[in-house]
Amino acid sequence: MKVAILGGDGYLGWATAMHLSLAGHDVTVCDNFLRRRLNAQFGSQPLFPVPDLAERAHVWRQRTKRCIAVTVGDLTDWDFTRSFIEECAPDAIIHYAELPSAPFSMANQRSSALTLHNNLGVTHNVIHAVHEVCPDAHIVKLGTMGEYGTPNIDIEEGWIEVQHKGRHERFLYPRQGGSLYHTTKIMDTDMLWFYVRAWKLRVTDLMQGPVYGMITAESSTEPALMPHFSYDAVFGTVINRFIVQAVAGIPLTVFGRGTQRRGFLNLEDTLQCVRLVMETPPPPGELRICNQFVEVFSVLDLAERVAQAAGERGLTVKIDHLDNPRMEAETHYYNPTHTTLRELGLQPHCLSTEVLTQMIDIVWSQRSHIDTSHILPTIRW
Ligand code: USQ
Repeated sequence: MKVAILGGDGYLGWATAMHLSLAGHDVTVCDNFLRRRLNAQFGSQPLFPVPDLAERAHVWRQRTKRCIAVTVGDLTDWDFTRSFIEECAPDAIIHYAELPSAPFSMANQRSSALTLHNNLGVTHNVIHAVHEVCPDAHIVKLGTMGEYGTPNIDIEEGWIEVQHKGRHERFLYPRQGGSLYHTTKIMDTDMLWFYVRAWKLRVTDLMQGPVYGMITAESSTEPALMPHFSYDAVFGTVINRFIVQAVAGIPLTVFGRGTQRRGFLNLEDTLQCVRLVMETPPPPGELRICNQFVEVFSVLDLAERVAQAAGERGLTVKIDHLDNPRMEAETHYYNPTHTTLRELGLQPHCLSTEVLTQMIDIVWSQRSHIDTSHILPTIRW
């Protein structure tokens, strides 16, 4: 298939590009390096320097003889988006081109407005470009499990049947995000659903939980091909952060009691999920929603697992309970369904001590790069 990956420079984007390229697809990546600029602005660099996209594509070609085409541009610009999609003529578009950070979106008006403008603006342009240029293309959009929040009932995969005064209807599952970032993802889903109804687009919305991991089968430990690995309080996700904290000898930063629960997955499983849904598109006029995670853990479970794995490497790790900087329930019901991706063939990788110690070993080899001044949270809401 001809595939356009939007946000191809990111943690997930580049890993997906290599995965789909090796699976035989014809891949073009697009990015405007906004995320790199924000990292530079915050002074919070990833753990190891990542070469630019053109250099990564070059290394990939040398190693595999396969070509990943690179286009640099801003997908909030309509003229650019339309001509990019026209040139690429994709069968599938993997849309990762969004700011992914809840803390960033809550820092101040500018970061909030940038998240809103970027995330909704890109989605809107992509929808219009597909409609005008390649209406049969499949949009695979990265959503988040955080769209649902933590309601006191089971979470379904995107849809819920409602009985009301003897009648019934199927609606998008109620959503209540915990940050402006999560709210932009909710608005994306609503916008996609509107255009699916209006224009019979084919769309898959992947409600993904927090991802962990740093190497994939395609990158192995070749530094030029590994993803941006963030561990700072703005852009790092919790497991990746705990691993770096364990190596740096900093007490693990559990927010509040740590009893808040989320559905997690390995980076390798994100790649499988995206490929599986891309290779089995829904029919025109369907918004298919999949809950994309493998295992549910509380934050405290994770801290204890990381501490135990670090112990196997001779590291002594303390666990701290910080005042929770976020507006989130710490004690809550959590039972999300996640069967669709398993039915499509997902073979999950679970979080084991072996997986954690492998991450610890890689971070240990890079420990001289760790900047401890960006670990503690400074953004509160
Ligand atoms: N947490 C800690 N300590 C930390 C960092 C996080 O206790 O040092 C807690 C948070 O309070 C939260 C949980 O760990 O309860 C997850 O936090 P996170 O920073 O790993 O993830 P989150 O902000 O929710 O966002 C991440 C990605 C986002 C994606 C989301 C999926 O950055 O793009 O949408 O995971 S989900 O969480 O299911 O919404």
